[in-house]
Amino acid sequence: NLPAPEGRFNFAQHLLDINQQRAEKTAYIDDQGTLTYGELAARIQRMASALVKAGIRREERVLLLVQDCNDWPLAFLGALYAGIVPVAVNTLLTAHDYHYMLSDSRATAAIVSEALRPSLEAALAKGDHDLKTIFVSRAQGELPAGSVHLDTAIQTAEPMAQAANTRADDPGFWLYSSGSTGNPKGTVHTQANPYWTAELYGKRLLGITEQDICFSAAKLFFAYGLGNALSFPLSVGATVVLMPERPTPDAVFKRWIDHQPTIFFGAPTGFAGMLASAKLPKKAEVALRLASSAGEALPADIGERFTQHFGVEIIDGIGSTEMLHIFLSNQPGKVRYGTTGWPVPGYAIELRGEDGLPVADGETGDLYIQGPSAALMYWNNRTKSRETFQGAWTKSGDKYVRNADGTYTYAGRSDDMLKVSGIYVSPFEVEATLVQHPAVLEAAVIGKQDAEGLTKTKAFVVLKDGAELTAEELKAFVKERLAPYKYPRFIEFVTELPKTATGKIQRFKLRQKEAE
Ligand code: 3SK
Repeated sequence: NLPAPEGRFNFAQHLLDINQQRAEKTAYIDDQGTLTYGELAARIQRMASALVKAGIRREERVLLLVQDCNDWPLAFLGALYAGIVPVAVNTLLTAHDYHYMLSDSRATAAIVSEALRPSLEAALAKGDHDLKTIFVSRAQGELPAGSVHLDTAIQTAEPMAQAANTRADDPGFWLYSSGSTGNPKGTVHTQANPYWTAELYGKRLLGITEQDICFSAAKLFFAYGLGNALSFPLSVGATVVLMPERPTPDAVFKRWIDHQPTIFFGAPTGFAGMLASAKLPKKAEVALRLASSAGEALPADIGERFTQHFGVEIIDGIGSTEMLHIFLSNQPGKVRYGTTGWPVPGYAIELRGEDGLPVADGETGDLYIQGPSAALMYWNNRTKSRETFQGAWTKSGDKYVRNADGTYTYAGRSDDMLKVSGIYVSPFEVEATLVQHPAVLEAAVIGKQDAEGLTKTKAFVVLKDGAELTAEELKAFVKERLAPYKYPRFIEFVTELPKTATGKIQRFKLRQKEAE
């Protein structure tokens, strides 16, 4: 019974309308200052003009490679306002990844943090892709030809008075989703999809209000972070704290103390690290009223210890890049630790067996979701689009069991993907990098549960005859070639890998061995 945005709808304009009366209120706080709702609105309208002035046309893509800071939301929403499609990408990737994303998306411009400009330039140097303009966020001094200071571009552009005449179902923005094999997939979301996640999960389920100060450990380029630190808070006029660095316990505690957020959005590995830290703040030092967790299943013990310490529930849920945010979740005041709770009202969930039919309670099935925030497709990839977006249903790739009380318990992935600290890692990509080392003959990567019940990557490596190599040398080799978070945390050198008669590596045997 929610009013569905139909026909003409522009998500950026929608947020400006909601917050028109809050011009003086702080929307964003980062390490360099604050941005009021009034300033945010003005910069969104100028950003939109700056993009048009640079020759970017409606529906063209713009790569958004920016660390979390106040420029991120204005760049993202400025593009949406102009009907230009921001492609928000992971800031932790390599030039090789950005080269792929530039040519896959055919982005005609980029908005990049000064610290990430070298990676973008290295991607462009690989050839075959030109950008009309590169807008550089937070740069000092002169920039090379073709690059402009984002701030100057915004200040010198006239505000665009009217948002582009976009429709609810128009492509609004993309996020890249990784798979166990192949390249990341450009996941195309509509202008209306963030509206739905904000209404169904942000407002109704979490109950975020104008009084809240939101702080997300997950960055804005993740679908999880985009809801937590943009769509949800801006849909109610709340305040957001942004942080550019890695969410280490110390970095998070500093923001808890300095800015007193009321809602914290994290992932299980982060909560475990904080609870283990000697610097964990006392309950009286923080203003938290609620915490949300996603990325991987939250072990019950972590939730219980957090609640015991802070008197605050962790609302554990699962979402996906394809559904844009959380569709299955515990609820404030109704938490069953060790489970992912119930379907978020507005979404339907089905667990299906190998025959495609619904499974009974207590049996494991593949998770399918139906809801209004599903992506339109994967760009330029009909096969994978058809596998995932099946009519009204979206296949998540996760396995679940429904319990008698209607809660759902996580039962693993349907493919080989691993989720480490809430981020997908393909074992095949790590193996392919390990075998590039001249001393490595072959390698197999699996997920290994640590003492907290959280998944870490473990590589089994066979060295070439007579070769010598340490685990630390091999980890350093991988870190140089892949996004650093993908390196295997554990390496075991073995003399052979278990294989089928046809030579396929039997990862399940390695998993069994680890579990013993
Ligand atoms: O990892 C999750 O559970 C998640 C949650 C919200 C949005 C996106 C994702 C992948």
